[in-house]
Formats: sequence, C-alpha cells, structure tokens
Amino acid sequence: MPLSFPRGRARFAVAAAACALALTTLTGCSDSGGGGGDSATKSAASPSAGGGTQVTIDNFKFRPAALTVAPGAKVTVVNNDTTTHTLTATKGASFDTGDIAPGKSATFTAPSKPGAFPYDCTIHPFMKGTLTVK
Ligand SMILES: [Cu+2]
Repeated sequence: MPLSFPRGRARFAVAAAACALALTTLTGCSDSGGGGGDSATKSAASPSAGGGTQVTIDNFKFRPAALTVAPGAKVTVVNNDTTTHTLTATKGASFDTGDIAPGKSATFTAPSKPGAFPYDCTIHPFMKGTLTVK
C-alpha cells in the first residue's frame, strides 16, 4: 500500500477543515446566543439546601436559568463573560448583585419568603432566569 499522496495538499486540507470548524463554532455562538454547546460546564451549580449555591454567566446566559435555593441562601454569581452583567430581581428589588465585571463574582442573599423570583440582567434585559425559594 504505497502512501504516495502529495503531503502538502493533505496538510492544507486538514488545516482548512480545522479553520472552518473554528469559524462555525464562533459564528454559532454570537449568532444564536450559544445553543448549549458547552452544557458540560454547568454541573458546578447544583441546588443545595442551606449551603452555597452558584449561578454562572456564560455567553449572555444564566446557568442554570432556573435555580432552587433555601430561604435566605447565599447565592454566588460568577461572570465568565468578557462584558459586565448583573443579576437583578425583575420586580420588588428582592435581590441585586449590581455590576459584575468580567471574570469577577458577586454574592446576593435569596429572599426569606418562599416563591418564584424572576430576574434579569439590567444591562442585557434579554438575559433571564428564575430563582425559586422554598
Ligand atoms: Cu448582561
């Protein structure tokens, strides 16, 4: 089995394919807001009664978007994006992290009464999530 294909061309094809893949990935991210390409990273935030709980902001999305915590729980919000975000209760001003700079985190205290509390980012109102207290 002689492997006498022109080497240069094969290498170019591989490089072109890798390039196209990277381009597709990038475009997909900024266009549709992600689409959950990296769902493997959201395992860090899991509801835990009484203990610490975390929301991560990735690619203009709160992860997880729906979080259940105990009354008065401390919730840490980590901003993994390259732009400033907030996590702010939509009504009643029950909680508000204020501005979270890129790469920084902030902590807020969940309401002490049970209920569902929608929140968004005041800078990007299309970013939405819900905090459930029970
Ligand atoms: Cu934002």
